[in-house]
Parts: sequence; C-alpha cells; structure tokens
Amino acid sequence: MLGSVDIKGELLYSQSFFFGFWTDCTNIKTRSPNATSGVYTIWPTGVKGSFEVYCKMLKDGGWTVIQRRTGGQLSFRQNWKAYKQGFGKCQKDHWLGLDKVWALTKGKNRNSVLRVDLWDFEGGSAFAEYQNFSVGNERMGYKLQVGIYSGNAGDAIRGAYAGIEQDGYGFSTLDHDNDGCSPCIFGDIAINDCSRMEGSGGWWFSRCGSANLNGNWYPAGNNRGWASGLRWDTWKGPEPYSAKATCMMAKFV
Ligand SMILES: [Ca+2]
Repeated sequence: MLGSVDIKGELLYSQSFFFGFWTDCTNIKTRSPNATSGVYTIWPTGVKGSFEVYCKMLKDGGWTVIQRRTGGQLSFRQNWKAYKQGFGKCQKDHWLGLDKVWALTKGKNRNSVLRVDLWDFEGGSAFAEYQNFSVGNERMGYKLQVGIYSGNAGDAIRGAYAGIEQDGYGFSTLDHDNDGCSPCIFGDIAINDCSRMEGSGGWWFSRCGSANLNGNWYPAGNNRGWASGLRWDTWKGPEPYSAKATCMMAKFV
C-alpha cells in the first residue's frame, strides 16, 4: 500500500515537472479560454500536493470556488480540523478548506479577488466583491483580510454597525474561539461563543459580526428570524434572513 502511494506521488511529481500543474482556476481559464466550469485538479505554488477544486469559468475569468451552499444535506457544524482540511464534494455543497485558501491567496505579487454570491427565496440575488483577499496560515488563526468592497449586497464583512468588523479577524469554530466575545452583550443576552449561537459553523466571527455563510441552512418559509442562518445582514434585515444559496469564490489577477 505504501508502495503505491509512493509511486502515485512520484507520478504526480514527474507530471508537474514535465508538464506543469495549473495553479488555480484563473490560470486554467487564461491558458485555455474555452475551458468550461467543472472540477479541476490544481497545485498552487509552494504547497505539498495537488487537490480538486470547482472552477466557475465566467467571462471575467476563472473563479476558484471556496464555499457553496444550496441546501441542508451537508452539515456545516464541523470542528476546526474539518474547516482546516475542507469537507463536502467539489461538485456539490462544500467548504474547500482553510489551508487551501491560504495556499491560494498567499502570493504577495498578485491580487486575489473574493466574490460572494447570495440568492434569496424570492428569486433575487446579490453579490459582494473584495479586492486583496487573503487568509493567513493556521498559526495566524487563518486571519481574514479584505480590501476595497464593491457590489450590491453591502459590506457585511466590515459590518452593519461599528465594532463588529471581521476584516483582520481569526477564524472560530466550536472547538476554537477567536471571536472576541468573553462575553459579548446583545441587549439582555450574553454570548461567549458566536460559533455555538450561529449554528456551530466556523467563520471569522468578530463579536459575532454581520456575516456568516456557514451557519444552518433553513428551507423556504422557515428562513427568517434565525441568528444561526446563512446571514449577510447588510443585504436583508433588520430581521435575520437566511439565504437560499451562497457561493464564495476567488480569482487571481
Ligand atoms: Ca469567545
């Protein structure tokens, strides 16, 4: 068994040596303009091995999908290790994994653009785009950094009100607390753990914040009023609104 793993590793190594691996979906679309959306194997510079990603090939370039929600089948109630490594299947709902997002966004000599797409239950949609997106390594708690915002969903990462900005914050899960609450007071409620309150999903909670796309998915008719839903509070509100579907993806320019 060990032998076959070694052989596979050696094959992958020689493939990358002779032919070169795609580093991300933008790279694929640039090299093959007719490439269609789907699952591809990429190998970003400076990481140990290749992995699969879903590429959304759009007119403005190839986008590497980081997160997709379309229903309640895949639970996002996952621990630190799962958020680190990723879970779900690339063709379906999934979280790519923080180590992979770090690898994709760590290049200093390029701009990583983050796009967040949101769909509601009424047939509408909205998006938010951020320049200079990056995620730190595990030692840095996978600290989120985003630059200039554009879009029509509002800048929920910086927050619907002051003091809850998620830009610059580390990642939190049920078993890893970087949320800045010890506790946070909201009205007459004291919250120690945003992850627990927000459906146990992992996110860059900052005093819980205005955005969390990794909470519980709620079906039509039962998607309002939950603090634990798929929230983007600058888009819908003031009553909490849980999105029907979400997608987070990045391109590299
Ligand atoms: Ca806390």
